[in-house]
Amino acid sequence: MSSNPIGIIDSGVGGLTVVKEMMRQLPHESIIYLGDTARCPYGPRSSEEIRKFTWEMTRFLEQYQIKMLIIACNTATAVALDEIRQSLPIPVLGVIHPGARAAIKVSKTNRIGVIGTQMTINSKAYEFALKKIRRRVTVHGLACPKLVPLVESGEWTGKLAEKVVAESIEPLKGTNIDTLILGCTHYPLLQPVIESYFEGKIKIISSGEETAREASVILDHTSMLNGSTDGPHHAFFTTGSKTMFKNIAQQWLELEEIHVETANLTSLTT
Ligand code: I24
Ligand code: DGL
Repeated sequence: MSSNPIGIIDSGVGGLTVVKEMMRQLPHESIIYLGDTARCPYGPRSSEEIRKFTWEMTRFLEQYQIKMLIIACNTATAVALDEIRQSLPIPVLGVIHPGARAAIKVSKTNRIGVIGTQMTINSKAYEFALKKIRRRVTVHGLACPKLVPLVESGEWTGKLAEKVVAESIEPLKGTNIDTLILGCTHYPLLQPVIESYFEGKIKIISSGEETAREASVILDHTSMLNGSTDGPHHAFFTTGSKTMFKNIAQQWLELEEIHVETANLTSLTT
């Protein structure tokens, strides 16, 4: 049914950057979001654990008749997208391929940088996605484990942010990249600081924006855009504190009052 919601899963609140883009580009679509805040961050975890958690989130949202699933977390996409896509009867989108496609499109030198969590970079998922499109591309991947805690401390602008960003991405300085992919949900908040570190000389790709565009194209081509005149109806689930989730989500999405429930994921494992 075209009026069914779009499911969006993430390791925590970072995927709300994707939700914001979805609401901007697809304002009539209902969204049902699940953030695993109780077990966030996923970035430093093992691939086995990330795979299990991502499946638990998928099973949870499958109960709500979703017409499409978006894995908003780069780390979960890197580990689990392929197997989840193979097992579900609905379109399943990750954030890596849309970001990779956009980077290929804007890069003139085919020298592309990617920053993300330890797992995202170790998996080389962006490198594979980029090379699948263009074999002769030079990819510089860099794990930036300090940037998620920086954003979550609320200090994504100002002197501390400038210092931590500079120290984190310094290894990319000599690489001559002309395009940088922000391969993590939290990094769009740091985009102005990252841009000024490179003195505006490189193009920055934020995967969330590209993923929303892809979702929009797929829904249109499959005649699944929400044609209903009432709505949209959004719902948010968190595995952690409802109050804290609600505060962050309402601020970030600039919404008056959102509906938040707690989700018990372990009850679904058989
Ligand atoms: N931003 C993020 N995570 C947090 C935070 C934040 N606390 C303040 N701000 N906490 O990510 C993570 C751990 N929490 C999550 C909720 O349950 C308890 C544990 C970035 C969010 C990007 C959408 C700062 C802050 C905010 C509102 C909007 C944006 C933002 F308070 F960065
Ligand atoms: N959502 C994760 C990502 O995009 C960042 C936070 C985490 O490590 O869980 O990679």
